[in-house]
Amino acid sequence: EFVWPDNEKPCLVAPELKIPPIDMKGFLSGDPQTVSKICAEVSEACKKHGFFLVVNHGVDKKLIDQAHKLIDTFFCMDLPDKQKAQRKLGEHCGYANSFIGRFSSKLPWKETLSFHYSADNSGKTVEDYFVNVLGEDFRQFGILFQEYCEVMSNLALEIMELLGMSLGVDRECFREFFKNNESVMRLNYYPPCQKPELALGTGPHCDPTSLTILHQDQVEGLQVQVDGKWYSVAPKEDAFVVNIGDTFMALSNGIFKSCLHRAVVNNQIVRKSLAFFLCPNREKLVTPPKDLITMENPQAYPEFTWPSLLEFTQKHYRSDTKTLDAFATWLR
Ligand code: AKG
Repeated sequence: EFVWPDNEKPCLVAPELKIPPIDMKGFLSGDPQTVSKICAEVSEACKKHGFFLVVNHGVDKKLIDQAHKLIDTFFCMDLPDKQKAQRKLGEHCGYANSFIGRFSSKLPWKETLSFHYSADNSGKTVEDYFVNVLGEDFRQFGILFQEYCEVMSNLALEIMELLGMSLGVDRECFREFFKNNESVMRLNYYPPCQKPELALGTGPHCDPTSLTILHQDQVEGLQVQVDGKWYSVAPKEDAFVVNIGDTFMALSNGIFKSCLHRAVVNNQIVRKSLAFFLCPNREKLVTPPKDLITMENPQAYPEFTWPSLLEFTQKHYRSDTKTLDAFATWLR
C-alpha cells in the first residue's frame, strides 16, 4: 500500500497564499512611479516563491470562456474518441489519463491534453495538430487554441519585459530571447474523486519550463509550497496565475525562484485549468545576461539548451525543488 510522505499528503484546505495582483495595463502605461512599484512587487514575489497574478492583462474574456468550454467538450467525449490523440511513449504531447495511463508523479487523478505551439510557425500549427490527430471536425478546436496560444505567447513576452526590468537588466533582453519560443499548452481536467485525501490531481513538481501562465476555473485546487508549508492559490476569474519555471530560474542566475506546486482534487465537482508553458526555442543557449553575474553572485548553472533539461527532467522526476541543481551537477 502506498503511504504518503508527511510533507506530500494531500490537504484539501490550506491557508491562502498572498500573491500580488500585477496590473499589466499599469506596467505598460510606462508611468515611472507605477512601473517601479510594480517591478518591486514582482521582484519580491519572485525572489521568494516565483508566483504572482496578472490582472488587466487585455486577454478577451470570451476567448478564455470558449477555451474552458472546449475543455468540457473534449474531455466529456467517449474514451476511444479521446484516445485518438493518445500520447505515445516518450512523447510530451497528446491525451493522457491517470486512470489507465502513466504519469510520472504519484497517484494523480486527472486527464490532460497537451500540444506544441511555435511562435514563429516553424513547426505544425495548433490547427494542423487537431485536424491531423482528431480529424476535420476538430478544426475549430485547433483555430481557437492556436489563437489562445498566440495571445498567451504575446502576454508572456510582455511579462518577460516586466521580469527583465524587475531584475534590473535591459527591458528587451528576455523578450528578445523568447520571441521565437517553442512552447507547450496543456488542458487539465480533474474529475471529482471519491477519496480526494488519497490522491492528487497534479503531483508536487517545479515546472522545468520558463514561465507558466495558468487560468484556473472557479474551483480551488492549486497549491504552492513555501517554507515547507502548502498554501492555496485562490481562483480569480479575471486573473492569470503566473509562475517562474526552472529555465527562467537559470536565466535569472538563481535570483528568481521556481517553486514546488501541485493540484489537489475534490469529491464534488470537476476542476479545469489551462496551462501555457513558455519554452525557449530549442537552439537557444540558456545563460543569464552578463549583468546578473557578479563576484557576489557567480554563474549558478552551466549553460544548457531547453531540450536537454526537458530530457533530464523526464528521466529524473523529483517531487522537490532540486531538479535544476541535479541537472547542473550532471552537466558539470
Ligand atoms: C501543471 O499542469 O503542471 C500544473 O501544475 C497544473 C496546476 C493546476 O491545475 O492548477
